Amino acid sequence: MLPHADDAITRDGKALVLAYDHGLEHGPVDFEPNPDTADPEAVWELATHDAVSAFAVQKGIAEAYYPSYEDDVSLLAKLNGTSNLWMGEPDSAVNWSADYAAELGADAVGFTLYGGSNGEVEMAEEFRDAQETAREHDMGVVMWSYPRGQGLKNDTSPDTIAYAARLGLELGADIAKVKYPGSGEAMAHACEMAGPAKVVMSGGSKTDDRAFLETVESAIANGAAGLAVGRNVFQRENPVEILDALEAVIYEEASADEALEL
Ligand code: FBP
Repeated sequence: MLPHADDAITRDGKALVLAYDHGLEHGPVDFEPNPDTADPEAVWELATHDAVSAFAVQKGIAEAYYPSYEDDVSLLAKLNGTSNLWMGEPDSAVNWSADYAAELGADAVGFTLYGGSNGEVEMAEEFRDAQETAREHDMGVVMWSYPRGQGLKNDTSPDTIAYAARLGLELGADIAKVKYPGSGEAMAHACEMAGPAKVVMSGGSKTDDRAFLETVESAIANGAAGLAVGRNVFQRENPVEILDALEAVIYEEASADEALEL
């Protein structure tokens, strides 16, 4: 980890990563609640919201649209990813290189590590290559740290999430993206285990406004630097409204109640 390597994808040390790799990871079904979001342009427009400190996309969506948005959006190049059609043990293909992401102008790279899967060793070695190349180009590094696979009974238990956060630090990520471990106390422990690496909470499947904002509030109050979110933003009828509320909770330390009144 290098000091300030994540500056280009954070705001005042906090982060709201808007993730839009769902067309690969889950398929078009994720666009059904808000069909306009099948059009990448609609979501690039959302990524220009002041609250969004980085936009995480796969290669094809970066190549096609980033040249039109490079002045307004920080690009987080999500290098690996697998479709939902894959039925094997959790694993993730490397779809573009950190060098090519740098060539496109990316500010940071993102990489999934499924700790605990049969693919862990190979994925960690691929992460090493991406992380070291990112350093050569002064790009930040975000790890989607998702322990899962045959040996894991509960992938959101406090111990598992603390381990996930620690893997981010140990392997050289600036930011570890982890699932919410169920309580503020468990989130505080995970953040402590990440040391100087930042922790952001993963959004998960869509929940109601209050439940979602309360969880984000709890994560922030317990040391998380922010949120990396997809469905809880773009599947909403009014994504801009929830981005306004998230801006208040993440950067202005507003409570969920205060943010709901905006
Ligand atoms: P969500 O907020 O919609 O969960 O998006 C975050 C994310 O990490 C995406 O980048 C990715 O597409 C998705 O979750 C993968 O979720 P999972 O592997 O749990 O199905």
